Amino acid sequence: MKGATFALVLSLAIFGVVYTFPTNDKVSYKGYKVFKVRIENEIQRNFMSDFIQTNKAGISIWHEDLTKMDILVDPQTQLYLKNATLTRGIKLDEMISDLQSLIDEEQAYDGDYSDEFSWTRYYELEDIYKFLDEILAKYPTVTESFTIAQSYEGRAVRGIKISLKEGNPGIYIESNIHAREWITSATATWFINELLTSSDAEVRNLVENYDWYIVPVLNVDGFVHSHTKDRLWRKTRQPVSHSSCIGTDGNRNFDTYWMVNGASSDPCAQDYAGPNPNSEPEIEGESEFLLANKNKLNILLAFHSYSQMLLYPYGHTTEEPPNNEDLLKVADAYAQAVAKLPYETVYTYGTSAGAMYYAPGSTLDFAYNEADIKITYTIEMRDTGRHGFVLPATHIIPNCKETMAGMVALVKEAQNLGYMTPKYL
Ligand code: 0X9
Ligand code: ZN
Repeated sequence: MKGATFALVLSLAIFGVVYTFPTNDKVSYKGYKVFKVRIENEIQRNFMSDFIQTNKAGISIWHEDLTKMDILVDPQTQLYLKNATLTRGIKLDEMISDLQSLIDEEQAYDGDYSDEFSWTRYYELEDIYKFLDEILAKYPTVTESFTIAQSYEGRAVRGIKISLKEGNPGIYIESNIHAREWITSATATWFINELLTSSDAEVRNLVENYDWYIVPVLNVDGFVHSHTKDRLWRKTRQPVSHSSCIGTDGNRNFDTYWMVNGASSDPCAQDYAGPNPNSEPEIEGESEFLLANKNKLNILLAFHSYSQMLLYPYGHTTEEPPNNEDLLKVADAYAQAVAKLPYETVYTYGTSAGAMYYAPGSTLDFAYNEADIKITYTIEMRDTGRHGFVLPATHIIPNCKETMAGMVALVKEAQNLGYMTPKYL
């Protein structure tokens, strides 16, 4: 098992001047800050959108909803932003004062480096795959390995099926379609382990009466890149012809209402939808898997971070889906179960386009519209912006426990509402 990667820095003091030579070529976020911008009306929203567009080289949006925006700002743009917002009465809260320090702390793992996979640190892809292999070897009669795609860079996009008996309704979990959202694969691996080892009656019910299909890292190339080069990488890693920018937002690349609104046609944008639907092999592979198994799948959950929200269809229109009321009830059951834990974490919920923003061509909508999976959510995990994507490893276990409590309640409510009978029988 590999240890955490340390950014080694050689410092030479010569005549009182410190020269710093980084010995790796990782992107540095030294001096970058994250601000939460409060949006009180449409005038402020339009001003901020224009300001971000004009300064897109120095600002990137981390999160946006009806009342706020979290933005990452490089050192050169910070003063300009402060002045511009001050004169317009727009309120800014500094959430992260130096992003690089947070990244360094996250990766400076100081626990033991035993071979045991744990949930006290974040792991690289090869460690996650080694964990999967160990689980498969330990529980050969109830687990099965599957591969849904070969990534652009040639890596296997792997999943694990857990099934204790024939004919169970199926639940599919996609995780880490966005590379930088590391808490999602940490939670997915914990969930796999918990299903197989827990003696808790609620968890036993989940594993005995439902089949699980779990893909801990969908965007394998992006995930490797986020570990080795750029902690904040989101997209895939396939180059785009006629552009120097790399990668597509997997969560805009599905063949369902692709590019109808919201997503970007600019290859340099974080929400670039790709040159055409399914341009990314990881997305095409997952789409084929979902269609091939649609008769077995009753629930699909896409793990994301951050903002503590459950989002359900649609992403391409603010219209409510036909079973809106049921989706609302199931989301509410999840949120209430999480709120009961001692952490008192608050989850909110709503339709994707209504509660957050337009996001067409996502996993969620593909599952709902094309694979006839009527209980489907994007689960945006911890936190609400204090650390954002760079969530300290001490949050992993609490986040996992919340996810399990939420999941138990979600499945129970879906069952009560009649969604968990085997399909098309
Ligand atoms: O923008 C996204 O893809 C998701 N948020 S994130 O910060 N994790 O990138 C939200 C997508 C929710 N909407 C749909 N799935 N339609
Ligand atoms: Zn995401």
